[in-house]
Amino acid sequence: GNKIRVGLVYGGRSGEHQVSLQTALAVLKAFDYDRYELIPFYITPKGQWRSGALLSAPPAAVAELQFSELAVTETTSESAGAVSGNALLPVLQGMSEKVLQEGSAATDGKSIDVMLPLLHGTFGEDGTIQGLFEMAGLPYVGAGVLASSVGMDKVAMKTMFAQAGLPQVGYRHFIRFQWNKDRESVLANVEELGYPCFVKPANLGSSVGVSKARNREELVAAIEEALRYDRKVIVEEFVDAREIEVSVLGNDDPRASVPGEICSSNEFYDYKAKYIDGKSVMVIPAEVSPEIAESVRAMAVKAFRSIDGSGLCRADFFLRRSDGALFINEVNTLPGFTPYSMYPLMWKESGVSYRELLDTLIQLAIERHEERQSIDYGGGE
Ligand code: G1L
Repeated sequence: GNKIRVGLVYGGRSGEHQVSLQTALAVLKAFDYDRYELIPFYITPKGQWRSGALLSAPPAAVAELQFSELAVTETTSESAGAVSGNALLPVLQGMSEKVLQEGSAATDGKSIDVMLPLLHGTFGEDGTIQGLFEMAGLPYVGAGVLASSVGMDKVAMKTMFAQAGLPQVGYRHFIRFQWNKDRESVLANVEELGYPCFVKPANLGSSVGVSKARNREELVAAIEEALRYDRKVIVEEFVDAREIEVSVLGNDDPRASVPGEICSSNEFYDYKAKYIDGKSVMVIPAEVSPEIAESVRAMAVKAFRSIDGSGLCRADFFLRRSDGALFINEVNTLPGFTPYSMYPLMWKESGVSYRELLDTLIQLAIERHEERQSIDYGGGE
């Protein structure tokens, strides 16, 4: 038929493996199978690629998404159909050129229309899987290479925000080399922020290595800890603030959702809190004035544009308690994405269902690809 064929990539070598599997199941359950067909690509924790058979109905459980060696489709001549990283590019090229091998699930002569990646980059350096799709000429959902990379590096991101004139809390950054060479001047520079402060690896690949420092002794320990996870460290000023988030959806003319608020459940709990996520409570819409809501939504769109976003991002802000000043904290091009995650819930409250969200993201991926295909890269004769 003329269904849209979506390649879903999930699992992977990161700490988000389980999250990715759960998200993949939720996404596969939400699709309208009258209009879409899905090809699952599971990346094992060891980095093996396994493609499953074409899905025309949703699977029942995550176990069905972790294809065993035997159930795996033969996509290359390698044993048990496992595709190692270096064999990947020809496989992806095959998808885009409708020349998949005999015996593969996707060999009815139809290519994949769009890839939907539900994972972090292989080893945290993001933009990598997006680069792979670019080289294979495949449309893909979400941020491109640049926005994905910028979205994974807090220093690069803050540089973009600053250039766009977005207000931010004070911060300092340095690399391991500087720390090893001249620790005293690094500390002096960082201490201009005052205490307490937050020390983080610049790479947003995971939440590990983040700590709060209340004095020099703790600062040194926090820096040493952060340097275990990245060669680049960022230190941020502490502000007593509420955490406000906005979902952004679109390409060149993106829309912003109603804002939501994340409250830590130990300091907040009442009947207005509809959604609870581990140690925090999500309040959607956030209880802020219409002026603040408008301002934060405009800033979210500006932040999306500043990183050259596409598809989606979740923009996170601080709303200072003392004077109501807003600061952008970060944007996340790979937000939590189950139906109970902040990003889809803020859209739900804005009138966009989880299924509509998927439809829109697929459409945006195809539109972006089409526009980019019409660009002259100078490859012709
Ligand atoms: F495809 C989207 F929509 F762009 C997308 C891709 C990835 C949305 C959300 C995510 N999120 C993640 O991959 C995750 C890091 C939360 C693991 Cl599921």
